[in-house]
Amino acid sequence: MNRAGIIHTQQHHHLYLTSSHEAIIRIQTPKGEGVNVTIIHGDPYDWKDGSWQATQTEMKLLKTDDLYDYWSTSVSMPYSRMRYGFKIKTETETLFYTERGFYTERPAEISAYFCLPYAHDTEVFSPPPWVQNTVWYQIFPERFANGNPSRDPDTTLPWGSEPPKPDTFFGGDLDGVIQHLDYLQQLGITGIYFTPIFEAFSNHKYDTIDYLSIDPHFGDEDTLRTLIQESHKRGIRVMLDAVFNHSGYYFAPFQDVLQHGENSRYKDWFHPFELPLQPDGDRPNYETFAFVSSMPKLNTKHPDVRQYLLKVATYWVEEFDIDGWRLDVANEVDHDFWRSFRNEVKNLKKDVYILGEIWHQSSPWLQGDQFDAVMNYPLTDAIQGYALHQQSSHDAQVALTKHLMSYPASVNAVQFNMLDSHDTARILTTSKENKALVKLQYALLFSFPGSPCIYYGDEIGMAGENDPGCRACMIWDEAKQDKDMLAFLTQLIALRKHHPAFGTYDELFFHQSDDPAVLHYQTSTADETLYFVFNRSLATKSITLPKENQEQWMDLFTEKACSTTFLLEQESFRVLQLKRTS
Ligand code: ARE
Repeated sequence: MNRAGIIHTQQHHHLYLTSSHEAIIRIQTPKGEGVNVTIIHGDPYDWKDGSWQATQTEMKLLKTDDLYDYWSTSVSMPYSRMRYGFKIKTETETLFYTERGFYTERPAEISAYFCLPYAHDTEVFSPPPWVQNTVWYQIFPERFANGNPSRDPDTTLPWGSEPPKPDTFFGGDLDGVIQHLDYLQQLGITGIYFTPIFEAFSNHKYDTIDYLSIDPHFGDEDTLRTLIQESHKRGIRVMLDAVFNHSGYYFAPFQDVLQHGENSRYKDWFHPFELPLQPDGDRPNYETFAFVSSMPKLNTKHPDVRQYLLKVATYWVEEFDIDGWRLDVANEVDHDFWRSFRNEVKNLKKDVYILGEIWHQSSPWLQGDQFDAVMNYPLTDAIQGYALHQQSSHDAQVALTKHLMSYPASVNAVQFNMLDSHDTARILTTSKENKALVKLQYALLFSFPGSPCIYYGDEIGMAGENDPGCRACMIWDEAKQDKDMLAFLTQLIALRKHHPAFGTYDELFFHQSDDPAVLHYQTSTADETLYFVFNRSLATKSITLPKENQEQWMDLFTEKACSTTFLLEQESFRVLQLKRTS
């Protein structure tokens, strides 16, 4: 066996706690080489007649990618302590793999084995339990609905009268959202993610002027209080957007530094290279977000800045009972600040969802001491790679497996999953107006663990290029709405809610596909197995379902029985259910 391909670290994707008495252990072995893997484990102090009272547990082959088999098992620890090692058997050899490396005989000395010294319940990754059953809807407030024209900025344009630009306003506000909460409830939404709503200069509000007041063009504190109360009445949670990496140009402390330079009491709230500040020219002489001079980077290591931002973080939770914070440019703020942020917010309201905006693999922020989840753009890329960019189903399975296996199941279960956002082109545009492929991608998105999000307007077939094109006014004229897409997504949301096997993780098993255009996998719970099969090609495919038993498969969308062999039309999918007869 190629020993270089045997990998077990003690990082969270290979070792994580589900309680102080149970751990999930994973190990990777070279693809197709490990006949079986057993874990040898026991309490390090449990000895009898001079021998360690360890037991052996067979590990389960969870997934396979292009290079590795992934094995997993749960291990109970009666006294929250464990030493463990692996026995890996192939047809030709047996290897023991421990912290000290490889042995051909089982090592006698316990010090050779991996050590989990003590499992504290405070180290169990415990995201808010409600998140994994949430279906999100992202709202860009300036463009969702104009509910109170008296709040319109002076330059407000008639609703939807022209394509969006970086500096135009159409009068969207929080009253407009309140007036459409029934619409969202009928869609089946149970969570709203708002891009920033605090007072700011631009139409996107990522250039904050005052973190402690609602932008007057969106409403006031009473409006927000009503919005949250009315949302909660409808079983809809509310998540706001915290922009703590940087402020806006007109943020009072930044204005003070602009005016008083070296004599400003706020000069260390930011990162000046020199003073006085020079916001003009192609590169400002202070740190910013992405060289944008109107977005000066905040010094979150400064005690006054920390105190101010933590007050902001707790104010909106304590006074308005919000349910989540989405953290802008989260990967450029120091980890220490986020640890304090989590402690303050969770001490106030334990089940607040803390979601970081990070576009890449994010394990350093998902150890349980900072974020509960991140915006899962790598999943978006894997889905679009298969559905839109002719990536083979094998390569898609590899990408999905690598990504999902880079996190514990408990992290995957609460990731924020989406096909698009206010920072990307809309999925209909990315899919070149191919509605069938949009539906196929939403079915993929909803089948995976994590909580899926619909970007406002996608449900009624809105198109739009990347920022600012993706931020057009919501279309409320029903004659211009794509009712077929609305019905499809409403049904998909309902199916996701009523079938626990949607979005399960460890039971998600990919079937090997010999057709690059056909991706199929299944998930199961005690009550049902769901089989997902996708055909992104222009050809009809003949599909044969696993014959694990003769029970009847049922098509979840048509609610009709499905034979074990059927034709799957071009650019379509099926979700089939096998009910466990008790
Ligand atoms: C404006 C213009 C853009 C222009 C940009 C840069 O509209 O066309 O490209 O300026 O000059 C907000 C506004 C944007 C505005 C921006 C700057 O919403 O309209 O853009 O401010 O003034 C990276 C960051 C990620 C960030 C994106 C935009 O990692 O955190 O860039 N997203 C957040 C918010 C944005 C917001 C800001 C940050 C600033 O969600 O809405 O922009 O507060 C790859 C990389 C990612 C990269 C991503 C997108 O995938 O991996 O790291 O995200 O591309 O570029």
